[in-house]
Amino acid sequence: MTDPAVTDLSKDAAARAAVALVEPGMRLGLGTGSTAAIFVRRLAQRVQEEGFALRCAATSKATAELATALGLTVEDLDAIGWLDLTIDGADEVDPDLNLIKGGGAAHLREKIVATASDRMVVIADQGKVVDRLGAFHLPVEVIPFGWQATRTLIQRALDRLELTQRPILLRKRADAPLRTDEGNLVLDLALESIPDAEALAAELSAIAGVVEHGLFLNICELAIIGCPDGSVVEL
Ligand code: ABF
Repeated sequence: MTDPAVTDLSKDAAARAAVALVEPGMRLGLGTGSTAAIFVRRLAQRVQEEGFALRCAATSKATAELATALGLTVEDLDAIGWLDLTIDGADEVDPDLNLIKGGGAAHLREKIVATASDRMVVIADQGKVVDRLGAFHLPVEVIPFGWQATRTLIQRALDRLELTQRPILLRKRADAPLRTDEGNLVLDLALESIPDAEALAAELSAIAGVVEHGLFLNICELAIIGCPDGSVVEL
């Protein structure tokens, strides 16, 4: 298991490299999670030192609160309209820059913000880089109404893709079903490996009760992978 202190150094290296991509006056999307939080802190530091303006949209209530507390200007996405750049973390990154996101249950807003941006850049430590997506449980945000029927439909979709007998777990927090910022539930799909991410994404998106899944395909254009020695590798 990776030493958490080493992971933090890696996350910080990636976050610092991403801060260097930010230009004064940019309209910026702020991600969610521990790596994105380090980015927000580093960004706030730079903005304070250099005194330039930015317009930021946040992908979660938690990120909005953090950024505001650090003095960044956070607005509704619709007040900004469109973003130049979004920086966010990920749970898995494959060699084609396809991602699994949603470990923090924020992937719906994360996908809305990322796809409303000219560029989406992921920051992560080396532990997130995989040959094939799927070891991390795939989060699927679903509407509470009829969620068990939605789970059955997801199971049937998995069967069609020959991903049979994969557990579908209702995410809980403190013994109660977790609610997302939008008040929805999250089902985590324990797939082990995803042979055809495009096909799975299409199946999931076709189910009425599914709000959004955590597969981010062809959205990310650059991944900055931090290393414990402070260097970064770009994918
Ligand atoms: C968000 O935070 C998520 O989509 C992803 O699940 C998670 C990554 O968190 P961390 O940076 O803490 O590993 O970006």
